[in-house]
Amino acid sequence: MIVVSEEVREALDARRPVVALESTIIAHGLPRPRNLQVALELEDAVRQEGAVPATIAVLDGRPHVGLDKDQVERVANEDGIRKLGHRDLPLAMAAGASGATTVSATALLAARAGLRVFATGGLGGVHREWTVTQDESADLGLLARTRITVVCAGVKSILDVPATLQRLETLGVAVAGYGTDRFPGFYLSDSGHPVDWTLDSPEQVAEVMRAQDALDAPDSSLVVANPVPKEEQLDPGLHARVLADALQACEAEGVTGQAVTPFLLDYLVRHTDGASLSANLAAVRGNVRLAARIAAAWARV
Ligand code: PSU
Ligand code: MN
Repeated sequence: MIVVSEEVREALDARRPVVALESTIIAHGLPRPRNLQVALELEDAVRQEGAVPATIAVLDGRPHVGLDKDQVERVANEDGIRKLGHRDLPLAMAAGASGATTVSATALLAARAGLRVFATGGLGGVHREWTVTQDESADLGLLARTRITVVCAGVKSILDVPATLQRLETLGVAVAGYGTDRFPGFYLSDSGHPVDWTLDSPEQVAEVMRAQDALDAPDSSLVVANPVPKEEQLDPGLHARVLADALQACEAEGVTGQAVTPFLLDYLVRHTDGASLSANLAAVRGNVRLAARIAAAWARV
């Protein structure tokens, strides 16, 4: 059912490091034409660290793990590319539809294909106003029952960060800061909230993964929260101002459901003169490089 590219298949068979990459960030999280450039740049960054990138998406009803350049281009530029959470996968497959995969769908497909390390920008989470909308990303529930290591820069500040951390705790998802005891705030190096565990090297992360397997507890993820370097973060003052406006605009325009995250991300890019985009890219780049090093350490275990 899942089409695994030849390069990814060979690497997996030889136990060489492979890093899964999500595609929603490309299709729906970044503006064109920059998105295609970024997608290819991220794959390059994985290769530079000696690992094989496996960008994941659904094309014409078939889930792909590892895309060639033309396929990445379709994800970036094709109109009508849907956003697919894990619940959408069977629907898209049966309909022959094409779509970009969110963290939940990417993690599911990656784990099914035998990958263990996944890099993204930020996880989905609990939205503000949850008591009214009940909007909590399906990412959290899926990560709670999938054994994969996700390198992210925390969750977007557009979300309710402490509520998201609480849900991760309730769901039993392991969370560690990478080189920090603070939970990163995606555009910001520090969300203002602590984490209970700190890991300082790819080898330490791989040790945790080994312990997960040794324990053989029900499958769940390990979230490695890797902060954007402080020099590259978004100015916290600007961040606070524009975020407040963005949340207001979202409500005023009645945006709901799957459209909320892309709407807010786009608003931030347009109203920070691209500064949020630079911070976003710096965060993702750092995550991809770290994920490649973790995958290498894992391949050596
Ligand atoms: N983080 C980003 N850009 C994104 C997203 C997260 O930097 O585009 C996407 C991810 O794919 C994540 C999804 O899984 O948003 C969550 O969407 P929702 O809130 O609809 O579950
Ligand atoms: Mn949602």
